[in-house]
Amino acid sequence: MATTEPRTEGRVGPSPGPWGIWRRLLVASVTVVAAYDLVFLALIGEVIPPLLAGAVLTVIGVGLLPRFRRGGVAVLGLTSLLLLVAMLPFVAAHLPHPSSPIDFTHAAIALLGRTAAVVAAIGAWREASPALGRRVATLVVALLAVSLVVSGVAVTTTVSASEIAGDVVAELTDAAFPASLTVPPGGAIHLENRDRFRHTYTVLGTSLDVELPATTAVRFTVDLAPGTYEVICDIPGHEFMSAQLIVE
Ligand SMILES: [Cu+2]
Repeated sequence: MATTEPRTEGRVGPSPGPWGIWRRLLVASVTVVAAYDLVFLALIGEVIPPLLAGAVLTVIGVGLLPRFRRGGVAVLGLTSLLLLVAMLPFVAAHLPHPSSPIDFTHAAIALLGRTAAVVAAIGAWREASPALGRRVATLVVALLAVSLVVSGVAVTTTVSASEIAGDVVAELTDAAFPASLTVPPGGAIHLENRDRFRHTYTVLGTSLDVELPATTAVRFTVDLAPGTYEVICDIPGHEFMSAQLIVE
């Protein structure tokens, strides 16, 4: 890139100039997020088209930057803004649950990385102060480190429940509930989530809403009147998960 660096926005600061710091933050953010999106898809064994499209647009945007500075910034900034908005329901669902590390870190990295990328794109476009760029970068790295520590602590302190004689014992694998469970009123279910991502056992029309952390067994009591209930997983994208709970 032999083009001359433009103005330094009135600040006689040390190099790199405004473009350099914001460009680095932008490229680092979108690269980390896109790479982790691909790792996430491999880990959960699914294809999520918007994440794949985001990865392709990231490569295109980064490729444009050396020759078409504003074009590259626009592609990366707008891609990040759209994905940030699209990811918000998933971020809201997973961020309160650090004990499921794949879902949680994906949500945290998507939120932090895409936000950083949008801010960096604006900073690069406007050639904002390099000092501000460094502060934003430091803040993003610090928040990322905190979220990784929080998740690590939550994972190590989340222990599977033991089953007790008389429990209805069941397991959930490949995002499929046991089709039907029958439990006496006041009885308990010992349910093991064998997936590497979280689910919920949410009994519609009742207050029974059980969090099922990844690769963890949970034991809960069913204090419901006799009857047949519909069970769902209330995580966005898991609408296909349903089952029956019979209390009798
Ligand atoms: Cu689920």
